[in-house]
Amino acid sequence: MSLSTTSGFRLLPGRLSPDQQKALLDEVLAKAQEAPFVHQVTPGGKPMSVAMTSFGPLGWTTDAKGYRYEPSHPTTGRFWPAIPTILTDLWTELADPHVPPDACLINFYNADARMGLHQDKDEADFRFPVLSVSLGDTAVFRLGGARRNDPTASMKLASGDVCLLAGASRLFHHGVDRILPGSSRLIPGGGRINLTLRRAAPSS
Ligand code: MD3
Ligand code: FE
Repeated sequence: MSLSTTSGFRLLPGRLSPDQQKALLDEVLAKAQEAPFVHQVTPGGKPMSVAMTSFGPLGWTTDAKGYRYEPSHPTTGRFWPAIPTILTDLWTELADPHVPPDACLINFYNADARMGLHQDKDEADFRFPVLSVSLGDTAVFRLGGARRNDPTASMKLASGDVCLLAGASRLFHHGVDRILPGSSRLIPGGGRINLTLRRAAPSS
C-alpha cells in the first residue's frame, strides 16, 4: 500500500500548468512588495535561512517570544495581503469545501536555504489539512512520521507540484534538505517559493 493510501498524504505532480505557475508567481511577487519576505528569528535566537511572508487574515511569525499566528506583518505592521484566488480555489477542491483557509505562509529558499525536520503544530485544529504549492527550483523534501524517530522518505517537489497533508500525515515530521539550483527557470534569479494554505484559527 502506498504512503498516500495509509496516511492521507497526496502528491499531485504538475497540478499547476506553466501558465498558472507564472500567473501565481507574478501575484506573489507583487503582493510581496506590500508584505516583504523576512528572515525571522527562532525563539532560540537564530535567523532562519528561509525568508518568509504570509497572505490572508493570519500570518505565521516567530521571534524571541515564540511561534504564533498574527494578523499583521512583523516589520511593516500592516495587515497581510489577500490569499490569491487560484489557491483558495485549490483548497476548496482538494482540502475543505466549506471552511476556507485563513493563513497562507510563503517560504522563499535561495540556493543555500534549508528547513529542518519539524511538525506544523501552531494551528488550532489539526483536522484541517495543509495544502502546499511549489514554484521555481526543485526541493529535496523529507517526510517522516508522527514520531520524530520514525523512518523518513525523500522525494522531490518541483515547480507546479501540489501536496496535500490530510489525516494522519497532517502531523508528520517534514523538512527541506536542499534546493537544486538551476532546476527551474520560473523565478528570475533562481530560488524556490513554497506556499502553504492552512486553517490557523478554530472554524467556529
Ligand atoms: C507534511 N514547508 O511551511 S511544504 C512549512 O517546502 C513547511 O517549504 C515546506 O514545512 C516547504 O511548514 C514543506 C509541504 C508540507 C507542508 C506541511 C506539512 C509537508 C507537510 C505538514 C505535515 C506534513
Ligand atoms: Fe512545515
